[in-house]
Amino acid sequence: MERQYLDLARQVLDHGDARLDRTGVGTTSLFGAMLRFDLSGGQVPVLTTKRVYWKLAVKEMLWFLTGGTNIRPLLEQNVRIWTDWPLAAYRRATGEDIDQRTFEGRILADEAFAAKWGELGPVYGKQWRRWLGPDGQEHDQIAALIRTLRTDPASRRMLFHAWNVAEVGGMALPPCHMVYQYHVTSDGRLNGLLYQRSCDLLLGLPFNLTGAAVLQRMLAQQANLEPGELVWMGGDVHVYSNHVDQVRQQIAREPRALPVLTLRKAASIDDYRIEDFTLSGYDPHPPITAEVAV
Ligand code: THF
Repeated sequence: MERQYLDLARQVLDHGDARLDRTGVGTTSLFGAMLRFDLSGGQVPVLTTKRVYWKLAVKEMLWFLTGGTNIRPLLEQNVRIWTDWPLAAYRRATGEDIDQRTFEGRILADEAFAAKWGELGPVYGKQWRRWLGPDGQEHDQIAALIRTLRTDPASRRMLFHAWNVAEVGGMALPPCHMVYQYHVTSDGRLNGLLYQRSCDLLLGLPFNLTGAAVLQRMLAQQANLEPGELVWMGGDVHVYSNHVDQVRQQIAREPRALPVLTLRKAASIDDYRIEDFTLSGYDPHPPITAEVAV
């Protein structure tokens, strides 16, 4: 199953369109792609052709589910993948040439500083759990989804969305993994589909696949369903120009068997903790390091 990822990477490198992107780094980009992963045996698409820090991706997913939009709880768990955006905003606003570690230290030590400078705006967590309606009422899309999975599994309306048009302008970064839709087969399997409008193939996608798979497993568990298939669809799928060597290195590697995820059942979708997740049989190739474009 991992071959699909490697084939997509090769496609992007061989046939992608070279362009200058928002970050100024430059990418080669392909439009429209699909990957499918069978989760039914317990295996999850945590890639083996480089080490994926899967616990970071799980912690990130649990943070989305809390409805949070501030990086402080992430830093408390040693997750630093969201620091770059508040850090860039802080540097722009103050002109201070602060390094990442010092900035993270201040977020952790000073609650008022964290409230002001650690905030990402109305990103994923806000939209998933507290989408604001025109009447001032908040909508918990995750709770509604689980209710429908339990009571009306043939529904074609089981989805949640993060692209809140009215609030996109206030986000540090508009959502990349944007719509999640679910489907229950007549024999009780939960299929999931993630539409991602913009995809950083080397750094983002391994995290996004891990997050989506883990979320699907939690949802299946909460709705007493078996895991089915995870379908991923990408819009602008790109390799940053400073990632090309790393991607070439990765696609030259031989994929190994995907690991199996076990999760302890929590009382509700809000009660999962990182300790509830165990990965067995994960035997990846060595890590591949790269700079993230901000
Ligand atoms: N912006 C860009 N340019 N790429 C992205 O992947 C991305 N995201 C989130 C928001 N904006 C993005 C942030 N997610 C890493 C992983 C996920 C990220 C950001 C960075 C990363 O650097 N991963 C390293 C390890 C990091 C570590 O050890 O702390 C890796 O090797 O995987 C995609 O949703």
